[in-house]
Amino acid sequence: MKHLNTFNNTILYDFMELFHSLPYTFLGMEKSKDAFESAKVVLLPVPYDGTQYPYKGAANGARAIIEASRHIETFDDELNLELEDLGIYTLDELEISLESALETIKRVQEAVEEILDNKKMPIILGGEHSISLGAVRAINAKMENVSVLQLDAHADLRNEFKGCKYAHTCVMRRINEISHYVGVGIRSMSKEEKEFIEENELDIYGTNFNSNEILEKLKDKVYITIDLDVFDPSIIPSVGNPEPQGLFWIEILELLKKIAQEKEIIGFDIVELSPNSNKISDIYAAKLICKILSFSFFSKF
Ligand SMILES: [Mn+2]
Repeated sequence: MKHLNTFNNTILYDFMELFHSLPYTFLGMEKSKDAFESAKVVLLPVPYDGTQYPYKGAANGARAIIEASRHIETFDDELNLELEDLGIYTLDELEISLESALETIKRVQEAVEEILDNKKMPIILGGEHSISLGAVRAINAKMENVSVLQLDAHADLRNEFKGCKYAHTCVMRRINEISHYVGVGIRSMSKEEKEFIEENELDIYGTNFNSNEILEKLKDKVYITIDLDVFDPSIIPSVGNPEPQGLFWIEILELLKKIAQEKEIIGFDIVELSPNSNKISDIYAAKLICKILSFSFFSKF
């Protein structure tokens, strides 16, 4: 019986070698120790939506982005850049805590610190927005002279939500306590959040902004947290809290390109994708990652 199993496994292995599909990684890139060592970028999927309300679903976001990415071009024809040469390593999904948002955030922090210690750019795939705090804490622990750029429809500046200080609607309030940040695309907030912005003179912009003004506000190193609801919901409808009158693809890409040219993008996260049968949102998210990487590494090849 033992012999038979080995025999069958050998056949199965040969079969996979012959007809194997792409690995379940971002852009279908190789997953091996060598691939990790040569990669310049490491992706951390975080399937967490514990505080999402009223519609959950962001826990499936990272998986949908990875799946969509396996079917898009790895070549950037605009910049003449092959992303395969960059080396993008996809980690296994982070084990989240079902009981505590803070515990999940701490695990994100630990994982991102590890990525930074290995001198690789971290990309965190959400999951809901609360996980970005873990990444910013890690960056704070390891780097200086960093601004956070928040691309988001919502201010996310509540001090607490349903008794939780680490809910996704509080994430920028917590980030503001530890880091300088600039918010762009913000078009929805409570009265209290608006007062908080005014009292603290925060750099918050709506959908009409001058990108040079934003560049002036940002420090030399920039970590970007992208809540996909910053986009107009007509192009990315699969988000937990869609908000009308958002930004369009080209507006966001032009801003990101300028930031990559004039600053150093040290990492980013893509959060709040709640996938459904509309696959276009997933493809937009995957393509957005490719474009930011092309912009960030274009001059460094
Ligand atoms: Mn948000």
